[in-house]
Amino acid sequence: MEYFVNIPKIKYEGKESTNPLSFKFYNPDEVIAGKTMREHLRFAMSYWHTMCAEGSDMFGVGTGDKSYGATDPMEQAKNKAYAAFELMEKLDIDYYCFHDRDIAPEGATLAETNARLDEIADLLEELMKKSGKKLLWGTANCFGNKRYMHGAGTAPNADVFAFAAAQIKKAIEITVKLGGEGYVFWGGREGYETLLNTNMALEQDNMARLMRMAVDYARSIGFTGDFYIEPKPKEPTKHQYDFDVATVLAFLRKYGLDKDFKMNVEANHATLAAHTFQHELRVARDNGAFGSIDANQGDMLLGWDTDQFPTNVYETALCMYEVLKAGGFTKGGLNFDAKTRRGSNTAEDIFLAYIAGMDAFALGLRIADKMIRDGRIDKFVDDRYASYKTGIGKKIVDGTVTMAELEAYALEMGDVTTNISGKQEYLEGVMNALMF
Ligand code: XUL
Ligand code: CO
Repeated sequence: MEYFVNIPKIKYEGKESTNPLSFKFYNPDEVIAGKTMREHLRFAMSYWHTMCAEGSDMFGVGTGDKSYGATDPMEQAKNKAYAAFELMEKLDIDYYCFHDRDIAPEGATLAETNARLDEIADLLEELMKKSGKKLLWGTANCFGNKRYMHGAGTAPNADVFAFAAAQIKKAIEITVKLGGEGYVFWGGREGYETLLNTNMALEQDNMARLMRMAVDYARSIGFTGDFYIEPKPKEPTKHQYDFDVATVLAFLRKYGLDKDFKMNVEANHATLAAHTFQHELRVARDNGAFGSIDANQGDMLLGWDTDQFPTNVYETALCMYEVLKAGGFTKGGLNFDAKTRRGSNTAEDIFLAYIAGMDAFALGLRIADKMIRDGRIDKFVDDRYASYKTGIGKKIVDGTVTMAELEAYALEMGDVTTNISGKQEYLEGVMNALMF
C-alpha cells in the first residue's frame, strides 16, 4: 500500500525550478570537496517527529493524522514502518533514527513490550534489506513514561534505575541487530527541579555507572558504532546535567568515559544553552568529540525547544564549516530532529519541510566549501595569532618561559604598542560576499 499517494520521488531540479516537490540545492551525486553531497551530509529521518508526532502542544490536541489507517497499536506500528520507508525512499534519505517507543508501543509488562519491539525490529530489518536504508542511531525513550518522573539513571529510586537499565539494554540490542552506526543518550529527565530534594553527586555518579554498563554491554555483544551524548540545558527538566558540550566533557572526563562518547550536537539545544550552534560544534571539534548532529533551528524570540526545520542558511553554512574542519562525519550524520509547525498539518507539509531542510544544508555545504577554498577567513585567523609563532609567543606556546622572564620582557617593552584590529565587520562582509 502507498501512504503518500500524491508525492513523487523528489529529484534535484536546480534553483530556478518552481516545482515545490523538488530539490533546489541538494544534488545527491554532485561532488563537492572530494565527496558526493550524499556522503557529506548523511541525512537521517527522525522517526518520532516524522512518523509519530501529530502536532499536539500544551494547549491543544494534534492537528495531523499519524494513524496510517490502523486502529490497533501494533497494526499502526507496522503501517508506520512501511510508511517510514516509503517516505525515506521518496525523499532520497539514506538513514533513520529512533527511540524504542517510536517504533513499537509499550505493553502491560516489560516482557510484553520487548516482544513487541522484537516483532517490529524484524519488520524493520526486512525493510532495510529491501531498500538499502540504514540506521544512523537508536536510543531509549527514558523520559515519556510516568515511571521516569524523577529521572531514569538519575532517579532517586533504585527500581527505576534498574528498569531504565533493562530498557536501555534492549534498545542497544535492537540497535545492534539493525546495524545501527550509533547509540544516543539524551537525558531529558536527568536533572532536577530543585536542589532541596536532590543528591546531585549520587545522581551523577549513577548516571556514569549506567553509561559504563551500557558501553561495556554493547561492546560485549559486538556493537562497533559510536556512543553519543546529546547536550541540552533544560526542558523538560528545569536543569539538565548534560547542559552543554563543555559540561558533558567535564562529566565524561571525571568518570573516565571520555574515550567512549562523542557529542550529538543539536542546534536548538545550543541556543537554549545561550550558545550558538557553531560554538557547540567548535567545542566538540576542538576536544576531538565531534560525532553527530541533530539538525533543526529554534525561534530566537522563544525560550523553548521549537524543533523547527532548519532553513537559516547562515547557520547551516557555519555548521558545515565546522563539520568540514572536523574532517566530516564518520559514523554520524544530519538527523532532522525537527517537526512541521502545528499549522502545517498535512503529509505534503512534511515533504516540503524536509526539502527545505535538506536544501538549506546543501547550501550550507556549498558555502562552507567556498569559505575554505576562498581562504580569507582562515588566513585572517591564522595571521591574527602569528605572534605565537616566533619570539616570546613561541616560547609561551612551547612552555619554555617563566613568569619572571615574561615580567622582564614586559618591563623592557614599557607598554603594548601594537594591537591589530579584529575586523569583525569586514569578516561578516566576506561571509555575505561568499554567500550571495
Ligand atoms: C529532545 C531531543 C531528543 C533526542 C533523542 O529535545 O532532542 O529527541 O534527540 O532522545
Ligand atoms: Co535531539
